[in-house]
Amino acid sequence: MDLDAARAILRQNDLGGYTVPTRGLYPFQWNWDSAITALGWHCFDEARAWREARKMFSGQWDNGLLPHILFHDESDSYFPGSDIWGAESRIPSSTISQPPVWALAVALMLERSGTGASARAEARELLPKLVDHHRWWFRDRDLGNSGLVETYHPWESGMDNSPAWDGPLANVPQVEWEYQRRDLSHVDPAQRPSRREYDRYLYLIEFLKNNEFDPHRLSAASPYRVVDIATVSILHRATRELVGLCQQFDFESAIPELEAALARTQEAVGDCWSEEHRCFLNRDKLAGALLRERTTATLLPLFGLLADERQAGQMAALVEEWLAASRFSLASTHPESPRYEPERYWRGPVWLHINWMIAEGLRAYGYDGLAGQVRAETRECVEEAGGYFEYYCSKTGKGCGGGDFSWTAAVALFWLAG
Ligand code: 9WN
Repeated sequence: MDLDAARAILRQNDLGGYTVPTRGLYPFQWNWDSAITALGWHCFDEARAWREARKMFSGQWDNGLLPHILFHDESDSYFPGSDIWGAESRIPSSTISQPPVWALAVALMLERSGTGASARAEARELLPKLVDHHRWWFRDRDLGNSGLVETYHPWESGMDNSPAWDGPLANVPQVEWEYQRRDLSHVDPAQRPSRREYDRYLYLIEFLKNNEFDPHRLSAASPYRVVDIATVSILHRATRELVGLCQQFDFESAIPELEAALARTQEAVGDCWSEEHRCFLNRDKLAGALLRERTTATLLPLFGLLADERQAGQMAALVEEWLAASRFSLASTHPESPRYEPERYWRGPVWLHINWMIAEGLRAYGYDGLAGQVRAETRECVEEAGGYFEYYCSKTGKGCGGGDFSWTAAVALFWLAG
């Protein structure tokens, strides 16, 4: 693995304080990409890593929402741009969020900074913003205090065309107007979501705008309401880290509500467990039913530390089978699923940051050997493809989607390298 090349990718994708996921295809700052990428920066330029965080939080809305895209500069290589989203924010942005990795990233950066006084100052400065970010999730994405936050757009999960969303998305009307996708001019259409899905993604963007992003209106009328178990898990893990940060920086006033939210989630997550599937499943809130597709999201409660020991044991056995089911691993959809497509985006390819989270989860439950295997297989993808791609075909190891990809290079630096 060429780590100089990984560092060069971050430098090349640096647009001055924020790192684009890849040039052309994604020319703005994406929320969870940026958090993962900051961890990569932190391996060789700590100051730059904190700058990434500051830039992201400069686009936070007053109500705490941390948008999934910040459109810092104009670019016509991406669709839909800020005009379609219709937000009136300080920095042009989308109107949904993405899996909340930031508190965890900040905690890790702080831990890895050693003595660094400036790291402490940076973390202290970010802390109230992180708390607001989590408050937004618990308040605006869980109006009924159920303990399981919901998503109002497949893009909010970051796993855009996961086959788990097929059912819920089928109930969303399609947008009526004509549009031109830009992604297809950068990437082979066989690796991207379908037209059918885009029609619905755009309908939902309009729906959010027409309802003025008001959580009460969204929860009452949205045609798409999904509990994404990955987001629930990442939020849970990150909230635990956030409580630790609050303790370190004398921000005690926020702790009781964060702990209450943790307790609610721990209590509620059992409803997503499926003995038959041996993992936790996503949930369609409108249909009131579990979504029976095994995707890598359904393994992330390990990362969230939400499974009990018995459940973790079953999930570890499932991971072993999952690893054996495709040549390159972990396939984002279980290869035995009829909906598995090894090259198409979130329907089967391998994503490095998800593998990192699953391996971390396995390690936390004491499955070190299996965690090591996930790591070794992840490394194999990079070596087989000879570069840092957006994702990798789980059948051939071929690099897919965008090339010179920031979060992939970052994961190589902070996880695969050592
Ligand atoms: C929409 C940037 C983002 C990732 C997502 C991934 C993809 C965008 C798109 O790219 O989504 O947000 O246009 O396809 O699915 O996880 O954050 O890398």
